[in-house]
Amino acid sequence: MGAAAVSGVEQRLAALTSWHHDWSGLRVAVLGLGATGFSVADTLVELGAQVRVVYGKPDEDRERLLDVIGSERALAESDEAQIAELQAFAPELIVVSPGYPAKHPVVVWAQSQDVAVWGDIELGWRLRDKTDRIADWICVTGTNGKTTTTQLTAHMLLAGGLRAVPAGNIGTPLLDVLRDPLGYDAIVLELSSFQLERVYSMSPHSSVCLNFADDHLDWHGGESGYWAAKAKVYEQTKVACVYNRADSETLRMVEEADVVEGARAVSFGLDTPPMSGLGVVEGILVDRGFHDDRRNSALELATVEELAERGLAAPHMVQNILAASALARACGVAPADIARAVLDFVPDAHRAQQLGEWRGVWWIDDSKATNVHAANASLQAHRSVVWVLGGLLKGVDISDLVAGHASRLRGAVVIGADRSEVLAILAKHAPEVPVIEVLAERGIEVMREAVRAASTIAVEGDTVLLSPATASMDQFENYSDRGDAFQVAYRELRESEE
Ligand code: UMA
Repeated sequence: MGAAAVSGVEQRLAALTSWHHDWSGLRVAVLGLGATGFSVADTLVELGAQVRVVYGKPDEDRERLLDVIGSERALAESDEAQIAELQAFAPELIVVSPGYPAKHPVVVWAQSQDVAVWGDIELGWRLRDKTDRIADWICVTGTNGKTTTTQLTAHMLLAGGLRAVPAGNIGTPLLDVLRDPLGYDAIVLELSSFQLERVYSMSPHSSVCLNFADDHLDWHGGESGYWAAKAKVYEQTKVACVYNRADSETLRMVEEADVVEGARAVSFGLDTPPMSGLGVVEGILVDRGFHDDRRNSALELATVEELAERGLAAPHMVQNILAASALARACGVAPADIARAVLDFVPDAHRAQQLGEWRGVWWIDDSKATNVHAANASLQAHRSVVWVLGGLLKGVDISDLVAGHASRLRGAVVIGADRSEVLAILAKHAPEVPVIEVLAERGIEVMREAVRAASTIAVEGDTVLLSPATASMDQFENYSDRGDAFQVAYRELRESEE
């Protein structure tokens, strides 16, 4: 491609900032045929672009649908074959699915070419004006609590009478939501660092990074890349940058962001809020961030007691509720509507889900805790714990987590295909704690053995907590399969002994 042609394409892409612009004939390669890849292809074909999806894993249903809508496709199992397919297609734009890490050989190759590389969120930002009603974007990222906070925020906005929808990493691709014929007042967008990495022109109404801790280090090639990706959530925010008072990294991200003039920094935390903050005063969640008379008083949102009655009073859950409240207040939702939304909110399965109390012991499924930070948050919420942990460590060191909670451990039950590292860390940092190793290799058998083991250690007043701090794919399909197995095994054991 000559220099003149390149700059012509660049100019065209720079000007493509609306659904109503002319996308026809644009040669776009889409990398990956999962939920995202399909939504991108479907959208761009509708806009008249020439689309070819290049992907590494067969998917019969989506392949058939691509044929129906008129998208080209190329299954290429090796990286070399994917690169060859891209080269042959000579795209003017490549849209990459979030599952492709920045250091993936195909992405590295794409970046080395004179061709633009976007993610679906960048494309979505440019296409946000399909309907007359153009939604405000409320963006949520962080290491943990993203999904719950996204759901809660959408729930609060709905309670406030806005037509709102959750989208993004939560499971519904952004482009599917953007193509809704009625349009929305607000899209609450859960963004993973993978998605943020390839966003350039987004300008959210309000944004939050809930917390920042080591996770996905292998994906971004080190902490600074991960930090920079998360920090992008605040770029060009228009109304409120919400941050966590207990996590100085999130404040630093706000301080370093280029925001739209007039955007405010609003904090949340479990302590008494400063002005421009949300927090907790004598057991009451309060807003001093958006309240007109915030110098002198605070608005009540809910009480910790009300939350406790609904199993929502663990510290990390209260933080999520405060963060969501801040976002909802930024959108003008009244405190009474927020209170109503909080009280009828039901969190998802496998997120600190209480299974019940049996012989004076609480059983909790927190299988969603796939990293150290999440496990740390849920361990903190209990005094005496039989901890079920282990799985794929993803290169993260759990020594500090074990050392930090050794004193609250009644015992530990270790699962995972490769248990040796976890067992060694427990022996070193919690030598007094009794440990049982689960030998079963896969699926429900792992949890049957783990649940039996936990029940032999737990005594009245304890909590048996599945909070593995690891990914699950070594022994289960995913975290929800792992949690389901735990729940089934718990019920089986209970029934067999009652
Ligand atoms: N592929 C390859 N090789 C690779 C990677 C991907 O060939 O090395 C291709 C395959 O065709 C595969 C497809 O890409 O079938 C999958 O693409 P993907 O991994 O990007 O998955 P999607 O189905 O598009 O789902 C993605 C998010 N997945 C990831 O980021 C891994 C979903 O988040 C998200 O809900 C969806 O887009 C809609 O926005 C899931 C997730 O696990 C829930 N997120 C991670 C997390 O929360 O920890 C970040």
